[in-house]
Amino acid sequence: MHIAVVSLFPVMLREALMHGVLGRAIERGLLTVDCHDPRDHATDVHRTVDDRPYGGGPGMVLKVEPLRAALHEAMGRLPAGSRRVYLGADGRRFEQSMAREAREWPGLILVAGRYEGVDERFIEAEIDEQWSIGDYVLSGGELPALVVIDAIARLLPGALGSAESAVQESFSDGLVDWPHYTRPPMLDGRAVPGVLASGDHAAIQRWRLQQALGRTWLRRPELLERRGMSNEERRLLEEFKIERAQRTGRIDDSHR
Ligand code: 9D3
Repeated sequence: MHIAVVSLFPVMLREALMHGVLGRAIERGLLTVDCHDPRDHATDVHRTVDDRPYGGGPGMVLKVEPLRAALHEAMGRLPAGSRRVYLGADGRRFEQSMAREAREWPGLILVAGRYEGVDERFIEAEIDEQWSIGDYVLSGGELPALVVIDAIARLLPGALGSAESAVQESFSDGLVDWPHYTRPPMLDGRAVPGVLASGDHAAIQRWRLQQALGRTWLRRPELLERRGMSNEERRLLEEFKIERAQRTGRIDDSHR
């Protein structure tokens, strides 16, 4: 897959792309990421990329011409049919299903916003979709661009080691993780749950699924609504609730 990013801070992106799963995906040629800096396309001596907002108010707005020139340079190097996504605080909330869809696109151009935003006419004329990564205020679209690229890169065939990818499509899809433990078996008086050292793999799978269901019920009930449960999963969750009630005296999901 081919990704291009239009950003005023290409160094920030290039540095972050060199590590871990992302760095490996690029090294292996599964993914290319190119950065295009609007400042390289500014035409005046000061290399101006922003200007004051019409109508007044604080902050600056990114000008259309340098942004558009950088975008068109990016488009010239990406396959036809690539989609152009603007990263802005008021975009559609990015989620896993969007990463799965984007993985199928021939190319993706991410435009990172900065300052108060970009001239609306750029969005209207040049952008297919607008994405945000969540409801908090960041300083620009660079970190969101890295988030989106990372989420997509791990879905590319061959990006993960075999151990990692085996976990991907497992029964725990749509649930939060179960708890993990490693040595030592006893730490400050706290033991690892006995079932994990039992060698009974069916019991371990059952316990992990139950923990994942229970934690999802406690922490992210909306995920459980969306996913639904089999009869066996309902039974496991009921048992989790009963055991938790006996342990804590809490019969519902209050107080986590
Ligand atoms: C405090 C400024 N806000 C006034 C209502 C608007 C605003 C402008 C620019 C808020 C954030 C930004 C910069 N953020 C992004 O470019 C951004 C972002 C984000 O802030 N949160 C989540 N996802 C994203 S994607 C791009």
